[in-house]
Amino acid sequence: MNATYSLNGPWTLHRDATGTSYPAIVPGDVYSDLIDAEVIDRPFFRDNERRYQWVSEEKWIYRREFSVPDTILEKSVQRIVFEGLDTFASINLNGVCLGTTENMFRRYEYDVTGLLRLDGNILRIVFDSPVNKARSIGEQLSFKIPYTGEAEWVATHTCRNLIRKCQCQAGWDWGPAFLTSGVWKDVSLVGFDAARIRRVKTVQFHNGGKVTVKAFVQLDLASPGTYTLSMEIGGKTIVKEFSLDPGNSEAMTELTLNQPALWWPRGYGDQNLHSLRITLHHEQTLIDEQTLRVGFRQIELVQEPDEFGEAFYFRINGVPIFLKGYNWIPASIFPSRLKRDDYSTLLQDAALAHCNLLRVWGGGIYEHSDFYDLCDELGLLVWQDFMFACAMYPWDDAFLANVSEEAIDQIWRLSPHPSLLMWCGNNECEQALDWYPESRVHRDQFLTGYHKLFIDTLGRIAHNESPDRPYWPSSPTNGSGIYGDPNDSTRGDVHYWEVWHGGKRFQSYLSVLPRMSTEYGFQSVPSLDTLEAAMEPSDLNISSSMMDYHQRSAIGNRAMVEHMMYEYRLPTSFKDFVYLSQVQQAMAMKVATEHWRRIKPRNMGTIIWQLNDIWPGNSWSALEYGGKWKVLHSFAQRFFAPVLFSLVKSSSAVEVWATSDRPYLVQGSFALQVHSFDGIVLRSWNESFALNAQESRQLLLLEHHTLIPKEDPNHVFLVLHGTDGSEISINWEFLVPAKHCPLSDAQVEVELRATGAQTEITLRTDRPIFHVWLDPIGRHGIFDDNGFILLPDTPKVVRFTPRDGSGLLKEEELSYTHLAKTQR
Ligand code: BMA
Repeated sequence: MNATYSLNGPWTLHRDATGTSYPAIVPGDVYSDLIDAEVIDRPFFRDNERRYQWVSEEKWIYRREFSVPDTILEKSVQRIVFEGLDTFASINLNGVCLGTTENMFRRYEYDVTGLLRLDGNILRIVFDSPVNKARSIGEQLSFKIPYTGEAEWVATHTCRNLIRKCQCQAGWDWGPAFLTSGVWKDVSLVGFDAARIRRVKTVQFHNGGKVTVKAFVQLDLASPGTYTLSMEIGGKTIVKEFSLDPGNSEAMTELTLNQPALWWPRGYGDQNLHSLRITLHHEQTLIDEQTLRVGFRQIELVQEPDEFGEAFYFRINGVPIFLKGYNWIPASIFPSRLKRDDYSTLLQDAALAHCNLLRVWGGGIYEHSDFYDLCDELGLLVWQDFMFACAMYPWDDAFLANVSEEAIDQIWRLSPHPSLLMWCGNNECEQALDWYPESRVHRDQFLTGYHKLFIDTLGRIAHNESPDRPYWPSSPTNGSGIYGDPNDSTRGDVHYWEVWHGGKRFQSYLSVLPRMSTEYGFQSVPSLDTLEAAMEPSDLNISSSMMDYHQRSAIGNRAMVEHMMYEYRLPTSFKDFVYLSQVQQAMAMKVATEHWRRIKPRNMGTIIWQLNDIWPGNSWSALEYGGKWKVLHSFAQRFFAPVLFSLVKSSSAVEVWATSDRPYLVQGSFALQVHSFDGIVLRSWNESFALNAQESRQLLLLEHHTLIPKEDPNHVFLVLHGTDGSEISINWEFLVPAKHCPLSDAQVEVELRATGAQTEITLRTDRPIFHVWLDPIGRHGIFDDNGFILLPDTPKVVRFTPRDGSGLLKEEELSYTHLAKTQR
């Protein structure tokens, strides 16, 4: 059998400028190693980011001395395989230069046959400063290739678009700038005699219940000759002989399965996964094998003319899917050290809020395999951008050749994952053609370059290499080569940013009728727990210099305050401001999401900007850095529910709507109630309903003269109870801005009780209270419901599941607030 030997583990890091050495870990990166070595202290604390920029401006050397086992040495061929080098590395083994690298997203391998010895091998990798590299590439250009970030963001690095590296490490409008370097993925030696399996890619085709799986096997061939490949899947095996030579070292084998159990996105069916084993035999001997996990599902991107323009939605296994979820950014600015657990908490939390899709946004990284494995298991589809964002990119031959290799590497690596829905060319690069003076003045030139990169190069590669998945050239766009307004709401996807970046009121969401909404967001401030770890107590004021520093959106803190004034009374403490900013964010996303769900099938997706955070700062995230839930995520549990009951208000009437994502008929009932702020139900309407599969419909319309014949709209609120027969949900609305409502404090009783691994919390109130927010101070854990309305005579039971292993929640660890407390 072929042999592999991992070179992960302890290495040494050298600072070239001083000759100082530090212990290092591979996979890893310079910043992470320097943090471990206590050279860098708390990079996210206050403005420490400024103090540590020198790291990315210097040259660093990773070195490892190692022995090689006989299993490798006794083979006639040896290779060294780097799954990822970040970014400008020159690699030297035992005094011989193996090569240089320039793309964090590529896989590099080198022939080291004859170079290895039993002991005392020295592998030395010199990393050039990505900051200096980007700058010098920029200086050599005969014309400027513009990018976003240069002047607008507090800390950014020049020409990040010219280097193939995680773009947001150069700074973004939600994160710091740390352009790290290092051996950020696995390194190994492989030894073989005749041939080895370099990689396997799968492609699947569906036809009337039959699934044909094709496995493309790329071999590293030392001896031409006859090889036998076998593929085993679903209890079936196919064995094929190939005559191979160095000019022809790729083999394809295929199997057709009859009615295999299919993989479904979350909410539409089970996530059936199958193991697919490939073996390679030479002269009757098994020499190599690889096992992949695959799932069978057919993906169709539907774009056909309809009454609203051109449809834009995905059908999976023949069923239209309404996409619900968030945009995903890297879970760490130093992603080399991320582990399965880091991903699993975030992804499970997304699943808990009924998400069925995450969009891996183009300014981050192609995620680690754990991310996609978990998405496969959880039924979370992945909208996968290629890693290009908010910039013009070069289109010279060398750049195109470099990114072509990158695309092929990533398409092969991710091909087996059923969750991988599609490949998307970039984030907002088409739109960005209108953003910069250079690209506006020389539009033809930049458009030609854009087309060359994203249609002719990446589009072609995606179609050829991954024919079972759609390619979508940008987000947002109207489609391949259709250069109208990329945010045209009659076709393609839309990023609607007029509320945050454009300063419009939340109600403006209601006038937007997209085909799919792939980005929309509103900022909030993270909890005091999260901020206190990153700030001094004196910083905790929304306009302090440090809160400004941790706010990277130019309009940021001001925009939050401005919107607050429309709806709420301004809070008097920072603690209340934090809470209210989160309520406001949650309300913005509720207004937009409920509306865009209601108008299905005209709109077929609601992908919020953004799920997670990269540091403790003000941002659009639903989950804070460290994983704590913001109010938004608890709201999402309700507004993403498979059957949504919602209210539409106008100045003269109220509508009750039900929206179903269920692929089957739903029957249920609802009750609409008019409440006074004293807790009296003034009036109610009870009705039953039936909704067809995936239907959204108005169930009731009430004019104000029927709804509130004698009441002042300021003095009532509406509560909508709905059930689809199994789940019971509650939604509610004020009829006027909250600041005009007679909110008052209440007598609230809170009781805690241990039930197994959870704490059960029962809340009772003597008056209606709104947006009740439970906060487990200093504890990690989640509530099964939060940010809710509490009505008199209706006790509420909430369960807290701890995540920090320190047991049940104690009374003194539970704090709570509600809207009236902040509106004095
Ligand atoms: C978008 C994204 C990001 C950005 C976000 C918030 O359009 O694509 O580039 O962080 O808006 O401004």
